Amino acid sequence: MYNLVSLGFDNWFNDKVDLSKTNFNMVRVIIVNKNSFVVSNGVKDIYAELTGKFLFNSEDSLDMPAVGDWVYAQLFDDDELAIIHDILPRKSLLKRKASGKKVEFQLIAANIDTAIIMQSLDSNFNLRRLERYLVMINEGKITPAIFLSKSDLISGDEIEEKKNDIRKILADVSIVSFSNNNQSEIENIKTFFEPFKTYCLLGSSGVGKTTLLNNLIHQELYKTQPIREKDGRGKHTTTRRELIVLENGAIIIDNPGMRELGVISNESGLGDTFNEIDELSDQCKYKDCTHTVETDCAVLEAVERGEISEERYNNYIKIYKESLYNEMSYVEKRQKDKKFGKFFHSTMKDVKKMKGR
Ligand SMILES: Nc1nc2c(ncn2[C@@H]2O[C@H](COP(=O)(O)OP(=O)(O)OP(=O)(O)O)[C@@H](O)[C@H]2O)c(=O)[nH]1
Ligand SMILES: [Mg+2]
Ligand SMILES: [Zn+2]
Repeated sequence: MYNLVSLGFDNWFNDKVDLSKTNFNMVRVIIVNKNSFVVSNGVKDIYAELTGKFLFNSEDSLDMPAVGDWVYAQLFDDDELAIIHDILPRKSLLKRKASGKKVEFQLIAANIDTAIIMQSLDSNFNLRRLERYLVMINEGKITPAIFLSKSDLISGDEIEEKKNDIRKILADVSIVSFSNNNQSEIENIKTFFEPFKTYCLLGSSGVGKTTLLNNLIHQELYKTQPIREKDGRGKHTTTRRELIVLENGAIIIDNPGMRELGVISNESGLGDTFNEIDELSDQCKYKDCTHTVETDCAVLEAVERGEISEERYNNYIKIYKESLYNEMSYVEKRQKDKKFGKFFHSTMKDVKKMKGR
């Protein structure tokens, strides 16, 4: 049990355990591959696959295990192989629209306490992109934090200016600026992370997420144990590990940078991110006001008075429209898929392909 606690298992999850499944082992997903997984029981990393029944009952990408999920598994071969039977209910979920034309969710990570948006202080710094990440994080009911990297590239005054710009759109958030080249700043960042909490690093490619993780852990901890892959080539070691545990017990999930961040916000993600717009909309003349062409629109009036910046308003409208479109397409697709059981069949095809390799 202690081993699971060291991976973030707490009372919230303990209360969710299905007592009819106590013959299974509880393990946490640390890597998701296309058709296989790596899980950890807090002692070792274990290659894992899903049961056929699991696949059969999955209707949607949302039903599949994500990095950070707790799952019920059966262990075989001296804990070298795990078969995943079910997912424990999630405390939180970070998801985005899969890139390209596909209307499907892509799961980024599950059971995150704090999601860290990282932007580098050079050309990557962008408030509109920050808002986009915030919609996704708020939608997942996760606490955001902001890390500004590459502080070695700009002056202290410029850094303060950028922090103030963020505070104008988001008053209560931790903002940490640092350079990966500055050891004392790295030491300072360590105090940000709390033991047994799960964090997730988000941000464009090249902002320094993986560099920070490598700086936070000792190199020898980063090395992973041999993972058995059922591909006939025997054991080999993964070089990639998405979930790591810091010396103080904090758990961090690294993510590759995402080129596009399509959002689907049907809960409160958009309203929580643009909360002043959300509040003003109560004062619009029409209940279903879209804040674009209507008369007596409190939002448009606030933009006119300069209380809401045009850039922020435009970004709100852009994300709102995109999210609405994505959500409608998603609902439509779900109805079609349900009719034809398409998700199961396409997934099974992938699995057969893999097994036949
Ligand atoms: N000047 C400067 N360079 C940095 C800093 N942090 C990272 N870099 C450099 O930025 C480049 C990208 O760093 P990564 O850590 O791979 O970026 P990442 O966010 O993990 O990128 P993806 O994995 O592609 O999403 C590397 O060449 C780093 O050496 C920093 O604080 N200052
Ligand atoms: Mg990286
Ligand atoms: Zn309005």
